[in-house]
Amino acid sequence: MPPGLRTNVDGMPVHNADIGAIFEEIADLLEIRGENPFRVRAYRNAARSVAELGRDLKTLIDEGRELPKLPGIGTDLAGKIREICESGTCKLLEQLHRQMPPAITELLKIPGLGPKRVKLLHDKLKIKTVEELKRAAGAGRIREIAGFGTKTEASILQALRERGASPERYKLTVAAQYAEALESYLAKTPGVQKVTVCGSFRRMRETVGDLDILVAARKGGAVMERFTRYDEVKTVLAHGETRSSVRLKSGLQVDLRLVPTESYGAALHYFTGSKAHNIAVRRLAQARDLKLNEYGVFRGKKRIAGETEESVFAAVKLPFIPPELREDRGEIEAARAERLPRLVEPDDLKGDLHVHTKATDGRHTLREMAAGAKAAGLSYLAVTEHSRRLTVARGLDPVRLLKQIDEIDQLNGELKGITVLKGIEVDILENGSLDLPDSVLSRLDLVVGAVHSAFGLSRSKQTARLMRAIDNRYFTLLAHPSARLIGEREAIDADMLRVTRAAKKRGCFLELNVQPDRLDLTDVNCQMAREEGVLVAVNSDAHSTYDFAHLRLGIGQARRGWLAADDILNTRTLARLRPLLKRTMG
Ligand code: DGT
Ligand code: CA
Ligand code: CA
Repeated sequence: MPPGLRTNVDGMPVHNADIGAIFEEIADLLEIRGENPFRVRAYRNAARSVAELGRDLKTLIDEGRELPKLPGIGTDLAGKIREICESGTCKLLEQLHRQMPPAITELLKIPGLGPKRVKLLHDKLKIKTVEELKRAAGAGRIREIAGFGTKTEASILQALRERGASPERYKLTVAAQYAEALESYLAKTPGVQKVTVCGSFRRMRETVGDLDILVAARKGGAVMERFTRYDEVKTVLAHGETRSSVRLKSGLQVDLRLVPTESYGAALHYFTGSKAHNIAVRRLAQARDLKLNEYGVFRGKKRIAGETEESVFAAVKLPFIPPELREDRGEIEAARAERLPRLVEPDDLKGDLHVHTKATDGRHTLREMAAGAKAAGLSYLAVTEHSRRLTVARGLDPVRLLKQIDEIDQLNGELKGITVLKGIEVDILENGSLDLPDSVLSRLDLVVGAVHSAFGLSRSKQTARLMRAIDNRYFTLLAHPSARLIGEREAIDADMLRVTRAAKKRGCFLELNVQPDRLDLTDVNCQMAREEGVLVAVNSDAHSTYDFAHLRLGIGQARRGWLAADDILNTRTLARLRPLLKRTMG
């Protein structure tokens, strides 16, 4: 179980992601009704800041504590959070449902259909569901609405056909909220000896398709009963003695498998996957005349291993391979050659090199962020505000940056057990130059460069842009290198191998940004950085003290990228870090 969010599950579980989903739905419905865009945006922003928050809000409320200061959440929305935690729903949403059927928000997910068009479809053709849309489009009735036409109708039909081709996936942080609650619920069931959430969740993939939970118990009946009666279950898809499947109200599917204790290790290995890894390991077994399945490793009819995962690996002459590596990306060969890295652990991190404060778009003051980092077990943090070009974030110009440098000097004189480094998250402009002059950058301990614009440049232009930025003598590390947002924005098109090699040559570093919707570098690019000998900085990009919590799940991505503690820049003590920040070449 990755360390993440804990939820109280004895009452009705309300996870942060559930609150986020309600706000998102309110935003959708308000938008379809054509309400004030500011009000719509307020709900959308709230949805985002709540859904992926690193502190469980229901627990805070149950404990009678104040709600934390959250981006975009004033007293009205705080009241709604309280209402949702206490009742599981929200009056405003119910009121909106009476005026608009809930299924109508599904229409917004179809490419090409925005709120205005959904409203038109509803008003003109009474379309409220995807099914009704399909029928109307098939019958050629959509083209008759002013502003739609035959071309739009055809593209709607096309989008409907493609729908379902790529089913929804859940971000790891969101999946963790449901997984951990369900895991502790099942662990409390009489007769249950062990519970593990397996599948892509245990491998800590950045997104999860469904949850695969494994239980060790003698008898399945009572366990399956309790599983299918879980408060959050919406539909029971299958209900058997050893396997059941449900869909939760959030839409997430959960598969439960039950095995006897003596098979637990083999089943763990099987259900953790990946499928490609399993197939490769099974091939090793076959080469030794062994049979490997979820019940054990067998020679003929005799079970020779299977109670622990270690015993399964040992039967095919492999050392234990950590779940995060099980993707058939060379882990089996490396394990055979005893070349597996000793993967980084959350506690290996000593500092954080990418943090914002209230001076720009953060929520907390410099002092609060320093205290938050210290509470998260870190001994240094770099304050790296946005630069002036990023006006939406009130980016710093040289005057404000120099003022912050003075504040940091003063604060460092007072702080104990934590040091604040001076940095900037400087915009990499379209031509690869940096948004602040060298004379200012030279005053800083480190310069974090980031792309926040011109995402669509051609591969050659984008690559040249990054190379020029890295070439700046004050450049230290490239933040969220692909600039993708999971499920929202594709990665920029750049030759990451060339960029990585340029970083190596110039003594620069690449970031693994652990914001739940970024997780950028990707796992394969972390692996590439390691192979090229470029250190990776695992950074929170914290905009509030709660964001330090993301470091623990984000470490999963580093582990998937084969990174050992030594491959990571900020596992160094401050004394060992400082010389690395000084560029060796001018
Ligand atoms: P997901 O749910 O799409 O994020 O990815 P997984 O890896 O959790 O995949 P899932 O839920 O379909 O199956 C869970 C595990 O079960 C998978 O990682 C490996 C194992 N598994 C599933 N189907 C097969 C199969 O056909 N052959 C083998 N060897 N293993 C399988
Ligand atoms: Ca799965
Ligand atoms: Ca599954």
